[in-house]
Amino acid sequence: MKIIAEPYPFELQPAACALLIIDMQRDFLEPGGFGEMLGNDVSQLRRAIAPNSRLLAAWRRAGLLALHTREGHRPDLCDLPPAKKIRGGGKIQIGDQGPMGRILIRGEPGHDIIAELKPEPGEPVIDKPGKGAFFATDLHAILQNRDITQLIVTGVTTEVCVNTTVREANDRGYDCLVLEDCVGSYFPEFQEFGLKMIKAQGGIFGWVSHSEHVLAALRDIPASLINHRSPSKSA
Ligand code: TIU
Repeated sequence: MKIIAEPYPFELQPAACALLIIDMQRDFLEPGGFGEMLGNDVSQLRRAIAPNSRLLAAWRRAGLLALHTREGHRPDLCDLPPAKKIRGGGKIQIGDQGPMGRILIRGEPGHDIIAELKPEPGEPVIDKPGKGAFFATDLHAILQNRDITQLIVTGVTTEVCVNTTVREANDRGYDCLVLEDCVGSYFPEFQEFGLKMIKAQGGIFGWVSHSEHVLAALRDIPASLINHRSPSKSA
């Protein structure tokens, strides 16, 4: 089924497509979190919550595979590159005590996914130490085991973890569709150019569309096309 997209329609194959929601974590999105503490305007990211929530609900209803990622590190910081730890030059670093527990540390409240997009049992959660979701994770293996070749990528931030993940996915042979209303950047100009960089040059990294077009397509999916090996079906 064709999804209206730029630079040209995206041919959605539901059984071979996964929804990959990037880093919708409390510390990036919630007022009072680490992101806001650094001076960022979290409302720029929060606009993506409602569209993601609608999309995830429809995706689940269709029985398709959804995965979630979280950026973060082990409590002992052994997976944190020293260069990443000191980057920014500020007083507060990854692993330090922040407003919602230790910053970007697995298991801390701020590291968790926001309540609106809480993963359901059976939906893989990928804990990633880098910006890209493929680096030092088992994401590629999980997708290959389910014969996934297409990704709908949403989440935050558009120019950092979403773009890095789309580029990693593209090099691994996946077709990526990014939904402009379901991704967010603290910086409006990076939101615009982060999307332009994906769809430029004939879709150099993938396609860009809007969630309304995917929701319309999901309403039309015949039951026979649905991936019956998705966790919600097999668990
Ligand atoms: N998830 C993600 O994008 N991590 C970041 O650090 N993003 C910033 O924009 N800083």
